[in-house]
Amino acid sequence: MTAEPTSYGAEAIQVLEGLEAVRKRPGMYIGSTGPAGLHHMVYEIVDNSVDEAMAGHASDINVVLLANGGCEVSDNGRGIPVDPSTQDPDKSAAEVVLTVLHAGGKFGGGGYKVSGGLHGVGVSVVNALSSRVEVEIDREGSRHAMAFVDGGQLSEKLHVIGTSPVTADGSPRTGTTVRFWPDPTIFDEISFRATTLLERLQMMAFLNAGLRITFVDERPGATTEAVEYCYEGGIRDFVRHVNASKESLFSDVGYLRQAEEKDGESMEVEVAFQWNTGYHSDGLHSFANGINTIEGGMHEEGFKKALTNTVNRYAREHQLLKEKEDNLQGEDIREGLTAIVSVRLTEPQFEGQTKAKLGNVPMRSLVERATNEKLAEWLEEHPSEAKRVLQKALQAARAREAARNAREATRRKSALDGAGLPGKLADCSSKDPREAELYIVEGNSAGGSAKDARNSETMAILPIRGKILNVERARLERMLANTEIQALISAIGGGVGDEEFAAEKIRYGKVIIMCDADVDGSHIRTLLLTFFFRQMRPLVEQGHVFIAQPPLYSTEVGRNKVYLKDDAAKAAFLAQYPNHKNEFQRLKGLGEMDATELWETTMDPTRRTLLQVSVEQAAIADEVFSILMGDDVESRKTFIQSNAQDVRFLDI
Ligand code: 0RA
Repeated sequence: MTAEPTSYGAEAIQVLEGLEAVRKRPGMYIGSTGPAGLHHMVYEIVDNSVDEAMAGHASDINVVLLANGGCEVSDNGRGIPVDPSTQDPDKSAAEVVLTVLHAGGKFGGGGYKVSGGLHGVGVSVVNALSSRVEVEIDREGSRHAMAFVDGGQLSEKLHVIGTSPVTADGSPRTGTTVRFWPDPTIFDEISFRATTLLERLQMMAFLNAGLRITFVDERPGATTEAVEYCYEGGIRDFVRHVNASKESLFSDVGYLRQAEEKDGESMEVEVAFQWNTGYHSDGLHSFANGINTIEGGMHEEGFKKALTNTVNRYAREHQLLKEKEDNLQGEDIREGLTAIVSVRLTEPQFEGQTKAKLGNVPMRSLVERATNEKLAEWLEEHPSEAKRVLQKALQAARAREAARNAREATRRKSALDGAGLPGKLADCSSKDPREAELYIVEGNSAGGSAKDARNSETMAILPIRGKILNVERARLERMLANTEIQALISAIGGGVGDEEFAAEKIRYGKVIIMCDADVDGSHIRTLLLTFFFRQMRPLVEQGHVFIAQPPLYSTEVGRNKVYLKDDAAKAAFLAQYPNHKNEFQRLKGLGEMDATELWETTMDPTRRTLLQVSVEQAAIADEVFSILMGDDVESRKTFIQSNAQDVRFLDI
């Protein structure tokens, strides 16, 4: 943050529109009147303070959720100008800023060099959508105050209420405090969620190195503790933070920065990066003027292109790629990469579905040039890190190749051997996916019982080997080479992978996972859900995946075996047979039941209960899978230890 002395007063403020329009169509200005829009109000105010910080004039921003439902944002910037407005000498500039749309000084030039605020709508929009707004400004030695009610109606004209306190260096304090109470007639709900705000505030602190942001929740019953975010390392600390739960490939966080000025417009790019040992390729996060550009855009394109080029060039120059070997692909290089690309520019153009894609073309070449040049330098200066990055990317390329071969093998096999169905599959006679069901059964013996028990017209059985997870740390792609998984793919029949999977081709409308209620069963269930989540997501999204619920307990009444579904059933049973001998036994596995019992307790459509798997549940399984299979040995241990007791509910 470098100070940028500009003469800037009331004259730079342009009048564009009144506040009425905002109240009529709030969604146009803040996106929605739901929770997202409500929180946007806070961001809008905070963004103004951050702008002040980015221009080098503020170091501290404090956010308080007030006990009476309001939100207070204060900063130690220059203070909103208090002199008479040039447009209307009867009004202070501050009043204009609060009541005229787009009067923040960000528009019409001469104001900030760069500015944030996704919609850049400014404080006036917040005023329009609040039942009350109070502003206090320390400027020119005096503390000024003004207030508005009912969506921007002036209730207290700007007036001096005292002298500003003196700061450590002896000069009077400057700064702005805005307090607002969202209008309950506009918003569906007006209570703020602390964690939502914290996420954003922390992000702002990461993106603005050295900026101190504090947060206090003063509402009665608040559980969130006061926090202070301040990162001297900026986006380098951001990368460290993201990688904290992962095992990084090396301890250094790479960093590069380049700025450029052209035709009075300034552009700046900053990149921080570090690889971890994980297998995801989605660790690239980009920002433009502090806004998370989740749809990417020119800055991301430039970075990806330069990253791929530079790493390939390095690999060739250092003979890590042989002459006849193919180049590494971008996704190979990005596997395990955590990178933050943050750019600032005078007039950002936001495009795309959610206006979260940066459209400024010159940004692509700036980021590309900066990355090409400085990443190459970084690789040369960090040979041991570079070597690890290359090893990882080469491994990823080999895995990608292996997965492709495996997919092709599966496809060829399906094309060649008749219907292409796996030998282990006991298919059903119905070919109508609306009634056909596939039971994926853990273990051959349970598979046998299930085959005997089933209704062969509508129920297909695919036994799956118990220990498929005991491959070394499973790279997901490697699963594709697993014969059990290949059998599963051919049985389901819709193909595999993001591009190929077609839900309309699936052979069964219900895919039912039937596993033991023990650790192995739970592992297999997690693995299968992860697999479906990552490789056949529409199957989950469209509600085709289910979990069978074999009973948890068995006991005997006289000569009859009784199965009890869960703890509630056990309690009900005990209530009915109070004198029953205390031998309520946990079932060890599906294999303990014979075909009739399996049918009656778990498979009979008129009696069974199936759990339908939602995308959220599958996503959780995916996360659990990452912990179980990932490299963070500590989390894995803790997780297994703390969940070993009730494994049945471990992952869903
Ligand atoms: C217009 C012009 C100037 C500063 C601001 C607005 C300003 C707005 C907000 C909103 C929250 N905090 C803020 N801090 C400053 C420039 C003033 C100058 O030239 O001294």
